[in-house]
Amino acid sequence: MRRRDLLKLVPAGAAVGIGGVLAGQDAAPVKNGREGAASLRGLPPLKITDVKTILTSPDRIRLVVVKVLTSEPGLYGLGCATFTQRALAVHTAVEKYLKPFLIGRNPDEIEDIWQSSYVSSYWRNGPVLFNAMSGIDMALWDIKGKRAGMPVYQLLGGKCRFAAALYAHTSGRDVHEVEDRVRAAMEKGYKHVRVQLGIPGMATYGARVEREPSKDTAIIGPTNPGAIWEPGRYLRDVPKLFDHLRAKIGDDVELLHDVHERVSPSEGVKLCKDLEQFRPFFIEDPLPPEQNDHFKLIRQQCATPIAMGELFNTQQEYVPLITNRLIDFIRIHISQIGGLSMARKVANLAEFFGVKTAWHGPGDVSPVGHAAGLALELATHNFGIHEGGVFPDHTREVFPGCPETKNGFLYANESPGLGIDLDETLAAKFPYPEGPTFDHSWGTTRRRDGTVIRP
Ligand code: GCO
Ligand code: MG
Repeated sequence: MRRRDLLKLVPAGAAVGIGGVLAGQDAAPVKNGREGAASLRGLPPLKITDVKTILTSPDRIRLVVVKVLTSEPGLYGLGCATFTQRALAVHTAVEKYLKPFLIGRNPDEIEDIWQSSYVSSYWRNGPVLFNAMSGIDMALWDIKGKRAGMPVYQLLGGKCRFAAALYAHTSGRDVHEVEDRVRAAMEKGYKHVRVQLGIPGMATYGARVEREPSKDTAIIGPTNPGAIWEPGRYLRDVPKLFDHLRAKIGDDVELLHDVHERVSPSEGVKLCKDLEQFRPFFIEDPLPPEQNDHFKLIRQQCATPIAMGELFNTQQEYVPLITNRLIDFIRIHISQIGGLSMARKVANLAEFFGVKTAWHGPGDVSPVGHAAGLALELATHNFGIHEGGVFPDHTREVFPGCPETKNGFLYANESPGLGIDLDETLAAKFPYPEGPTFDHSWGTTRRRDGTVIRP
């Protein structure tokens, strides 16, 4: 309906009010429509006045959190920008590039800020730039929720469930140790448990291996390999682990496993086939993202549910896997694709293709990132499972308002916005650990002959 026609329908005294609605503000005279667009009806116009990047490591994991401050005294938002292996690069991307681009902008314009930040570097994508954008993006959702007086899950459509089911992490040196830990997790109320098995003498992902500290001071490289991993025994032992757990514990628990992209495509296919009979909840990253085209081979050969995605960055990587129905759970690290705005689109796309969400949620997603993921999970019909969500003591103190874990579920705390805060004074007491500015455990695991392997 055109504005002139609308005016005919209302009494003369109300006409100014309708003009205000059309222009997006109360009772102010409309000149060219642009003035009104600058503010939300009933809420004062806002500006971004400052952007801060907080680097903190309360429980030894390097976290990156972005704080967006506004022209309303005391109103700010927080976002997770954690790319723990390259934290200082994200810090630079926020401070030197996004901050000057965004100061003065209207924080209500979340989608436009995302889209314009995305092209502001001309060359785009990548974990550094997307994590930096995520810090801003989540913070803007936090601000909008605080302005509306609502938790972010309300802005996303409201609750589809009271809380998000969690999966617990377990590992052990042998099948018996894993069994004990699965039972302990079940006693705490978990119905979903990830199981990882150590292989003697091998640096297997997800399982602690006790090794003699090396006295060798030579630089690790192909001619002097340090941590060794070979796929053979791993591929034989993981089905034995599942067999053992089903035999001893039964069916009343969902079992998950992370291959962590370590095996070759045909080994990945074989492992998924071997595990099918034990009804896993999902098998994660059976292939590296570079081998995305091999997922159709897994699909053709078994019905094992597949989870994939923590390393994905651009839509070219994940859209085909979703739309070709080649995976069951999309496991993106939300800050790695630019934050909540993009994750919401991925979740909605996935719904149409029968794919559920299982966002990446280890300790190198900050509690702010977990709160953002949880907001989306509460409001998304096609939610699958939430990883982790157990915050160690120092982390809880630095981030008051962490989501609460009870009986294997993660609960939002119901405060407006993301519902979580950051105690900056306390955060400063946990500076990044001394030593190398990145984690040397990546890029150093090798085959026996010295060949470096995927993580
Ligand atoms: C998981 C992951 C993590 C990653 C880690 C990398 O599924 O939880 O694979 O443990 O290895 O986040 O920094
Ligand atoms: Mg993983």
